Amino acid sequence: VNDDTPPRTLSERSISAVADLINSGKVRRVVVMTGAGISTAAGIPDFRSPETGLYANLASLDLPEPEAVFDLSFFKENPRPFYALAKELYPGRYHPTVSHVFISLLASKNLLHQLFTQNIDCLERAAGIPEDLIVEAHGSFATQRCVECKTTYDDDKMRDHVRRGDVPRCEAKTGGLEGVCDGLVKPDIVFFGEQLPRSFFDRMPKAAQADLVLVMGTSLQVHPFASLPNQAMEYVPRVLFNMERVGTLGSQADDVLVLGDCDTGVRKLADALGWGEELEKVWKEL
Ligand code: CNA
Repeated sequence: VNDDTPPRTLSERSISAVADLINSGKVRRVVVMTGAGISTAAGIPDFRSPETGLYANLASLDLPEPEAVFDLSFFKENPRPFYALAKELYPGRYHPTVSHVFISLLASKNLLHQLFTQNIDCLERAAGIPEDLIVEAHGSFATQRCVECKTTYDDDKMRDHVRRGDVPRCEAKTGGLEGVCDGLVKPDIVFFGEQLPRSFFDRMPKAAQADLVLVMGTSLQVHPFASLPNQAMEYVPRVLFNMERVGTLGSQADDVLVLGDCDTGVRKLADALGWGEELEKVWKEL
Protein backbone atom coordinates (compact mmCIF):
# COMPACT_ATOMS: atom_id res chain seq x y z
CA VAL A 1 0.00 0.00 0.00
CA ASN A 2 1.26 3.41 -0.86
CA ASP A 3 -0.83 6.00 0.97
CA ASP A 4 0.96 8.73 -0.97
CA THR A 5 -0.39 7.59 -4.34
CA PRO A 6 -2.63 10.46 -5.42
CA PRO A 7 -6.30 9.58 -5.88
CA ARG A 8 -7.71 9.71 -9.41
CA THR A 9 -11.36 10.36 -8.69
CA LEU A 10 -11.38 12.01 -5.27
CA SER A 11 -9.63 15.32 -4.58
CA GLU A 12 -8.12 13.67 -1.49
CA ARG A 13 -8.67 10.55 0.59
CA SER A 14 -11.15 12.04 3.04
CA ILE A 15 -14.82 11.99 4.02
CA SER A 16 -15.30 15.57 2.81
CA ALA A 17 -13.87 14.65 -0.62
CA VAL A 18 -16.35 11.76 -0.82
CA ALA A 19 -19.18 14.14 0.11
CA ASP A 20 -18.02 16.64 -2.53
CA LEU A 21 -18.03 13.91 -5.17
CA ILE A 22 -21.59 12.88 -4.23
CA ASN A 23 -22.80 16.49 -4.12
CA SER A 24 -21.21 17.20 -7.52
CA GLY A 25 -23.83 14.89 -9.05
CA LYS A 26 -21.21 12.60 -10.56
CA VAL A 27 -22.22 9.73 -8.29
CA ARG A 28 -25.37 7.92 -9.41
CA ARG A 29 -24.75 4.29 -8.49
CA VAL A 30 -23.72 3.73 -4.89
CA VAL A 31 -23.19 0.07 -4.01
CA VAL A 32 -23.21 -0.71 -0.28
CA MET A 33 -21.82 -3.90 1.29
CA THR A 34 -22.62 -4.57 4.93
CA GLY A 35 -22.08 -7.05 7.75
CA ALA A 36 -22.88 -7.64 11.40
CA GLY A 37 -21.01 -4.48 12.50
CA ILE A 38 -23.84 -2.21 11.30
CA SER A 39 -26.23 -3.96 13.69
CA THR A 40 -24.12 -4.12 16.85
CA ALA A 41 -25.35 -0.65 17.90
CA ALA A 42 -28.88 -2.10 17.73
CA GLY A 43 -27.84 -4.61 20.39
CA ILE A 44 -27.19 -7.61 18.13
CA PRO A 45 -23.71 -9.02 18.72
CA ASP A 46 -21.50 -9.71 15.68
CA PHE A 47 -19.60 -12.97 15.23
CA ARG A 48 -15.95 -12.13 15.41
CA SER A 49 -15.41 -9.16 17.72
CA PRO A 50 -13.25 -10.43 20.60
CA GLU A 51 -15.17 -10.72 23.90
CA THR A 52 -18.51 -9.27 22.69
CA GLY A 53 -18.90 -11.40 19.52
CA LEU A 54 -21.19 -14.42 19.41
CA TYR A 55 -18.32 -16.79 18.72
CA ALA A 56 -16.73 -15.75 21.99
CA ASN A 57 -20.00 -16.34 23.86
CA LEU A 58 -21.26 -19.64 22.51
CA ALA A 59 -19.51 -21.80 25.11
CA SER A 60 -22.78 -22.40 26.95
CA LEU A 61 -24.31 -23.94 23.84
CA ASP A 62 -22.19 -27.08 23.90
CA LEU A 63 -20.71 -26.79 20.40
CA PRO A 64 -17.61 -28.55 19.04
CA GLU A 65 -16.57 -25.17 17.58
CA PRO A 66 -18.53 -21.89 17.30
CA GLU A 67 -19.03 -22.18 13.54
CA ALA A 68 -20.94 -25.45 14.11
CA VAL A 69 -24.02 -23.42 15.01
CA PHE A 70 -24.36 -22.60 11.29
CA ASP A 71 -23.24 -26.00 10.00
CA LEU A 72 -25.94 -28.00 8.23
CA SER A 73 -24.77 -31.49 9.22
CA PHE A 74 -24.36 -30.42 12.84
CA PHE A 75 -27.83 -28.82 12.74
CA LYS A 76 -29.36 -32.09 11.53
CA GLU A 77 -27.79 -33.87 14.50
CA ASN A 78 -28.51 -31.18 17.06
CA PRO A 79 -30.62 -28.15 16.10
CA ARG A 80 -30.91 -26.86 19.70
CA PRO A 81 -27.86 -24.56 19.76
CA PHE A 82 -29.05 -22.90 16.57
CA TYR A 83 -32.53 -22.33 18.02
CA ALA A 84 -31.04 -20.89 21.20
CA LEU A 85 -29.19 -18.38 19.02
CA ALA A 86 -32.23 -17.77 16.79
CA LYS A 87 -34.17 -16.67 19.88
CA GLU A 88 -31.52 -13.97 20.41
CA LEU A 89 -31.33 -12.79 16.80
CA TYR A 90 -34.95 -13.07 15.73
CA PRO A 91 -36.35 -10.01 13.92
CA GLY A 92 -38.82 -7.82 15.77
CA ARG A 93 -36.71 -7.24 18.89
CA TYR A 94 -34.36 -4.64 17.44
CA HIS A 95 -34.44 -1.14 15.92
CA PRO A 96 -32.44 -0.15 12.81
CA THR A 97 -29.27 1.87 13.42
CA VAL A 98 -28.15 5.23 12.04
CA SER A 99 -26.12 3.28 9.48
CA HIS A 100 -29.22 1.44 8.22
CA VAL A 101 -31.07 4.74 7.97
CA PHE A 102 -28.22 6.34 6.04
CA ILE A 103 -28.55 3.56 3.43
CA SER A 104 -32.29 4.21 3.26
CA LEU A 105 -31.54 7.90 2.61
CA LEU A 106 -29.31 6.89 -0.30
CA ALA A 107 -32.28 4.92 -1.64
CA SER A 108 -34.76 7.76 -1.20
CA LYS A 109 -32.35 10.09 -3.04
CA ASN A 110 -32.14 7.58 -5.92
CA LEU A 111 -28.45 7.01 -5.31
CA LEU A 112 -28.57 3.42 -4.08
CA HIS A 113 -27.76 1.03 -6.92
CA GLN A 114 -27.66 -2.10 -4.72
CA LEU A 115 -27.20 -3.11 -1.11
CA PHE A 116 -25.49 -6.43 -0.46
CA THR A 117 -25.90 -7.47 3.16
CA GLN A 118 -24.58 -10.50 5.00
CA ASN A 119 -26.96 -9.82 7.86
CA ILE A 120 -29.89 -12.04 8.65
CA ASP A 121 -31.64 -9.63 11.03
CA CYS A 122 -33.92 -7.97 8.43
CA LEU A 123 -33.07 -4.48 9.79
CA GLU A 124 -32.53 -3.20 6.23
CA ARG A 125 -36.20 -3.85 5.48
CA ALA A 126 -37.18 -2.34 8.83
CA ALA A 127 -35.28 0.83 7.87
CA GLY A 128 -37.46 1.14 4.78
CA ILE A 129 -34.90 0.25 2.12
CA PRO A 130 -36.90 -1.03 -0.88
CA GLU A 131 -36.73 -4.82 -1.09
CA ASP A 132 -35.63 -4.86 -4.72
CA LEU A 133 -32.49 -2.94 -3.73
CA ILE A 134 -31.53 -5.43 -1.02
CA VAL A 135 -29.62 -8.64 -1.62
CA GLU A 136 -29.63 -10.76 1.51
CA ALA A 137 -26.55 -12.70 0.54
CA HIS A 138 -26.78 -15.08 3.48
CA GLY A 139 -30.57 -15.29 3.45
CA SER A 140 -32.71 -14.16 6.38
CA PHE A 141 -35.21 -15.18 9.03
CA ALA A 142 -38.05 -13.95 6.82
CA THR A 143 -38.97 -17.43 5.51
CA GLN A 144 -38.25 -21.03 6.50
CA ARG A 145 -38.62 -24.58 5.20
CA CYS A 146 -38.07 -28.26 5.99
CA VAL A 147 -34.47 -29.42 5.52
CA GLU A 148 -35.77 -32.78 4.23
CA CYS A 149 -38.76 -32.20 1.93
CA LYS A 150 -38.21 -28.41 1.49
CA THR A 151 -41.87 -27.59 2.20
CA THR A 152 -42.23 -24.04 3.53
CA TYR A 153 -43.40 -23.53 7.11
CA ASP A 154 -45.89 -21.02 8.50
CA ASP A 155 -44.41 -17.66 9.68
CA ASP A 156 -46.59 -17.32 12.79
CA LYS A 157 -45.93 -20.86 13.97
CA MET A 158 -42.23 -20.28 13.38
CA ARG A 159 -42.25 -17.14 15.51
CA ASP A 160 -43.98 -19.01 18.35
CA HIS A 161 -41.43 -21.81 18.27
CA VAL A 162 -38.49 -19.41 18.20
CA ARG A 163 -39.91 -17.40 21.10
CA ARG A 164 -40.22 -20.55 23.16
CA GLY A 165 -36.75 -21.60 22.04
CA ASP A 166 -37.93 -24.97 20.75
CA VAL A 167 -37.46 -26.73 17.45
CA PRO A 168 -40.23 -26.67 14.81
CA ARG A 169 -40.85 -29.80 12.72
CA CYS A 170 -42.33 -30.14 9.27
CA GLU A 171 -46.06 -30.81 9.15
CA ALA A 172 -46.24 -31.63 5.43
CA LYS A 173 -48.44 -34.63 4.69
CA THR A 174 -46.53 -37.63 3.42
CA GLY A 175 -47.73 -41.02 2.30
CA GLY A 176 -45.76 -42.72 5.10
CA LEU A 177 -47.12 -44.49 8.15
CA GLU A 178 -46.82 -41.47 10.44
CA GLY A 179 -48.63 -39.26 7.95
CA VAL A 180 -46.39 -36.18 8.37
CA CYS A 181 -42.82 -35.47 7.26
CA ASP A 182 -41.53 -34.40 10.71
CA GLY A 183 -38.23 -33.12 9.22
CA LEU A 184 -36.40 -30.24 10.92
CA VAL A 185 -37.50 -26.75 9.94
CA LYS A 186 -34.74 -24.20 9.32
CA PRO A 187 -34.95 -20.50 8.46
CA ASP A 188 -33.76 -19.70 4.94
CA ILE A 189 -30.43 -18.44 6.17
CA VAL A 190 -27.35 -19.77 4.42
CA PHE A 191 -25.41 -22.28 6.51
CA PHE A 192 -21.80 -23.26 5.85
CA GLY A 193 -21.80 -25.67 2.94
CA GLU A 194 -24.97 -24.22 1.41
CA GLN A 195 -25.27 -22.24 -1.82
CA LEU A 196 -25.87 -18.51 -1.63
CA PRO A 197 -29.24 -17.42 -3.03
CA ARG A 198 -29.51 -16.90 -6.78
CA SER A 199 -30.14 -13.21 -6.25
CA PHE A 200 -26.55 -12.82 -5.04
CA PHE A 201 -25.08 -14.14 -8.27
CA ASP A 202 -27.72 -12.44 -10.45
CA ARG A 203 -27.00 -9.02 -8.92
CA MET A 204 -23.25 -9.41 -8.52
CA PRO A 205 -22.63 -7.48 -11.79
CA LYS A 206 -24.15 -4.43 -10.08
CA ALA A 207 -21.04 -4.25 -7.90
CA ALA A 208 -18.95 -3.72 -11.04
CA GLN A 209 -21.30 -0.92 -12.16
CA ALA A 210 -20.72 1.09 -8.97
CA ASP A 211 -19.39 4.61 -9.12
CA LEU A 212 -18.99 4.63 -5.31
CA VAL A 213 -18.65 1.69 -2.94
CA LEU A 214 -19.38 1.83 0.80
CA VAL A 215 -18.26 -1.15 2.90
CA MET A 216 -19.65 -1.12 6.43
CA GLY A 217 -19.26 -3.32 9.52
CA THR A 218 -17.85 -6.51 8.04
CA SER A 219 -14.69 -8.51 8.66
CA LEU A 220 -14.80 -9.70 5.01
CA GLN A 221 -13.91 -13.21 6.16
CA VAL A 222 -16.74 -15.07 4.47
CA HIS A 223 -16.49 -15.97 0.77
CA PRO A 224 -17.73 -15.33 -1.86
CA PHE A 225 -19.15 -12.13 -0.30
CA ALA A 226 -15.64 -11.01 0.68
CA SER A 227 -14.66 -10.55 -2.96
CA LEU A 228 -17.49 -8.08 -3.72
CA PRO A 229 -15.52 -4.89 -2.96
CA ASN A 230 -12.92 -6.06 -5.49
CA GLN A 231 -15.50 -6.12 -8.28
CA ALA A 232 -15.57 -2.32 -8.52
CA MET A 233 -13.51 -0.54 -11.18
CA GLU A 234 -10.10 0.57 -9.99
CA TYR A 235 -10.83 4.31 -10.15
CA VAL A 236 -14.05 3.94 -8.13
CA PRO A 237 -13.72 5.28 -4.58
CA ARG A 238 -14.31 2.67 -1.87
CA VAL A 239 -15.05 3.89 1.62
CA LEU A 240 -14.66 1.55 4.61
CA PHE A 241 -16.63 2.24 7.78
CA ASN A 242 -15.32 -0.36 10.22
CA MET A 243 -13.58 -0.85 13.55
CA GLU A 244 -10.61 -2.36 11.77
CA ARG A 245 -9.07 -2.40 8.35
CA VAL A 246 -10.32 -5.41 6.32
CA GLY A 247 -9.92 -7.10 2.93
CA THR A 248 -8.14 -5.04 0.28
CA LEU A 249 -9.71 -1.78 1.48
CA GLY A 250 -7.05 0.89 1.70
CA SER A 251 -4.88 -0.61 -1.04
CA GLN A 252 -6.19 1.57 -3.85
CA ALA A 253 -5.56 5.26 -4.42
CA ASP A 254 -9.24 6.21 -4.08
CA ASP A 255 -9.91 4.13 -0.96
CA VAL A 256 -10.91 6.03 2.18
CA LEU A 257 -10.66 4.34 5.59
CA VAL A 258 -13.08 5.60 8.25
CA LEU A 259 -12.01 3.50 11.22
CA GLY A 260 -14.11 3.44 14.38
CA ASP A 261 -17.77 2.71 14.96
CA CYS A 262 -19.75 2.98 11.76
CA ASP A 263 -22.60 5.16 13.07
CA THR A 264 -20.03 7.82 14.01
CA GLY A 265 -18.36 7.59 10.59
CA VAL A 266 -21.67 7.65 8.77
CA ARG A 267 -22.81 10.71 10.76
CA LYS A 268 -19.62 12.50 9.66
CA LEU A 269 -20.35 11.70 6.03
CA ALA A 270 -23.99 12.77 6.44
CA ASP A 271 -22.89 16.08 8.00
CA ALA A 272 -20.41 16.69 5.18
CA LEU A 273 -23.22 16.04 2.69
CA GLY A 274 -25.60 18.41 4.48
CA TRP A 275 -27.88 15.48 5.34
CA GLY A 276 -27.14 15.41 9.08
CA GLU A 277 -30.48 16.76 10.34
CA GLU A 278 -32.48 14.65 7.93
CA LEU A 279 -30.61 11.53 9.04
CA GLU A 280 -31.35 12.11 12.73
CA LYS A 281 -34.98 13.01 12.03
CA VAL A 282 -35.69 9.93 9.91
CA TRP A 283 -33.88 7.71 12.43
CA LYS A 284 -35.82 9.09 15.42
CA GLU A 285 -39.17 8.86 13.66
CA LEU A 286 -38.68 5.29 12.45
P1 CNA B 1 -18.07 -10.45 11.67
O1 CNA B 1 -17.14 -11.42 11.08
O2 CNA B 1 -18.52 -10.66 13.07
O3 CNA B 1 -17.36 -9.02 11.56
C1 CNA B 1 -17.93 -7.84 12.05
C2 CNA B 1 -17.01 -6.69 11.69
O4 CNA B 1 -17.65 -5.48 12.06
C3 CNA B 1 -15.66 -6.73 12.38
O5 CNA B 1 -14.67 -6.33 11.49
C4 CNA B 1 -15.85 -5.72 13.52
O6 CNA B 1 -14.63 -5.08 13.86
C5 CNA B 1 -16.78 -4.74 12.89
N1 CNA B 1 -17.63 -4.01 13.82
C6 CNA B 1 -18.29 -4.47 14.91
N2 CNA B 1 -19.04 -3.51 15.47
C7 CNA B 1 -18.84 -2.40 14.71
C8 CNA B 1 -19.33 -1.06 14.77
N3 CNA B 1 -20.21 -0.66 15.71
N4 CNA B 1 -18.89 -0.19 13.83
C9 CNA B 1 -18.02 -0.57 12.88
N5 CNA B 1 -17.53 -1.80 12.77
C10 CNA B 1 -17.95 -2.71 13.67
O7 CNA B 1 -19.39 -10.27 10.78
P2 CNA B 1 -19.53 -10.34 9.20
O8 CNA B 1 -20.87 -9.80 8.88
O9 CNA B 1 -18.36 -9.80 8.49
O10 CNA B 1 -19.52 -11.93 8.97
C11 CNA B 1 -20.38 -12.52 8.17
C12 CNA B 1 -21.46 -13.35 8.91
C13 CNA B 1 -21.90 -12.76 10.22
C14 CNA B 1 -22.70 -13.37 8.11
O11 CNA B 1 -22.92 -14.64 7.62
C15 CNA B 1 -23.85 -12.94 9.02
O12 CNA B 1 -25.00 -13.70 8.78
C16 CNA B 1 -23.36 -13.13 10.37
N6 CNA B 1 -24.00 -12.36 11.47
C17 CNA B 1 -25.07 -11.58 11.24
C18 CNA B 1 -25.65 -10.86 12.27
C19 CNA B 1 -26.83 -9.99 11.97
O13 CNA B 1 -27.64 -10.32 11.12
N7 CNA B 1 -26.94 -8.84 12.65
C20 CNA B 1 -25.13 -10.95 13.57
C21 CNA B 1 -24.02 -11.79 13.79
C22 CNA B 1 -23.47 -12.49 12.72
